Amino acid sequence: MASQFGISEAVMNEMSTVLQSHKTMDVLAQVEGMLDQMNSVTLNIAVTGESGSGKSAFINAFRGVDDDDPEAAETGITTTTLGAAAYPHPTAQRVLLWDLPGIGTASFNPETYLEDVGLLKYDFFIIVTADRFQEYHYALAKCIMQAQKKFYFIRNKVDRDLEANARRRSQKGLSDDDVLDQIRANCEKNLRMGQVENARVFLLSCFHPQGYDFPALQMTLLEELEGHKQHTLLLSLPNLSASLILQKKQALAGDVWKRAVAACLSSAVVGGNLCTVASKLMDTLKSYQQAFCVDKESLLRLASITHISFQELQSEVTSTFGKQLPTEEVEGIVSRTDPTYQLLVKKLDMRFPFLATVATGVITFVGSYFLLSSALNSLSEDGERVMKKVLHEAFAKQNIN
Ligand SMILES: Nc1nc2c(ncn2[C@@H]2O[C@H](COP(=O)(O)OP(=O)(O)OP(=O)(O)O)[C@@H](O)[C@H]2O)c(=O)[nH]1
Ligand SMILES: [Mg+2]
Repeated sequence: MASQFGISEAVMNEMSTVLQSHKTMDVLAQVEGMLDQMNSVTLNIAVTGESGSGKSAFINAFRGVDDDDPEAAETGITTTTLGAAAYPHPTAQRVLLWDLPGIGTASFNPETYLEDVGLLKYDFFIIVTADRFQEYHYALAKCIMQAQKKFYFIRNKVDRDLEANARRRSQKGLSDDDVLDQIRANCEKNLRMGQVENARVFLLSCFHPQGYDFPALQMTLLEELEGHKQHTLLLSLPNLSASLILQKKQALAGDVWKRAVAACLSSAVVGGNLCTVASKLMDTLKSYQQAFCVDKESLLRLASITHISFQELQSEVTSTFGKQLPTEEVEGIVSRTDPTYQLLVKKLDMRFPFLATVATGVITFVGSYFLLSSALNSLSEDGERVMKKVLHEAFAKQNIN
């Protein structure tokens, strides 16, 4: 990570491997190729389980979309999902959640189900239940394992269990934590009896997508994916913990120099000026806002699932980069010849003379690099403030109920 006015040696070394060629087109193609590789990965997540368990509600909660949103998977008390349907993440369109037909219904054929839904195309499976695990859950898990795919069990609707317990509390005296522990132990015992090895169970309520095991589920999924798929999922996840936000920031920081080089060179290729560099950088800023869930659309979606007003959420986004920046302001930041940059500019001039020959030059590269690095810092802080606000309100509500 860059210090305030430096670029680390590791980043410099990485840059040297790409900036060896002296042809602008070659370098640009190489950098854009690296960025495209990252952005062209598709993640297919299968969501299955018995009808009515909350598969569609889970898909909406996982994407941070309200059940009534036009982009939502349809939920309801009658069987609603009859064929496999893909729901792209609203800001990360390559993360696809597949709402599969319910299992255990009259039309369900355990022999052919996984083949019918195209088992091999999915990266992993989420198996949702709102009740006890049954034979068909075990059979499904074993087939998935045989195909060497991963699966995760979700025990949904724990809010119902807690509510039922609250009504009986005076007689049984169980705390919420006791109830959740009991459910977890019961699920694990069931799965052992069904001889499903190494199964992970997450206790959730799709009506409370900030709580219970949602953060743990996010972290487990991330740990078990690799490379570009991990990166793709990471950037799409709703902010549920400070460590997730930090991971996002670190993942994006690794690409800052590529984005800065791409902005400067693509402008040079078209004979552009600062304005074309700025417009390219603004696209990157927009994608950072989306990754930290502080762009207008993400905040509107969050407002509708949390019932906190959009204005209240937006007031937590205090950085300049969280606002709609005018092009001129970006141009101004990029072209600023801050005296503190001079040493670095000289160093880069010597180390990468090629950059200095490009129309927009080293100063623009340095300006772009620092603009994007500062934006990452500020937007991650904005994201954290919004998250804290949401968690604080959710906690306050729980205590009232
Ligand atoms: N209390 C509670 N209800 C939930 C939860 N998740 C889903 N529901 C409700 O359960 C019902 C079924 O949810 P769906 O998401 O439609 O279930 P599904 O598994 O997609 O059902 P099919 O499409 O019919 O296979 C709906 O009325 C949801 O609102 C939850 O966590 N808690
Ligand atoms: Mg459904």
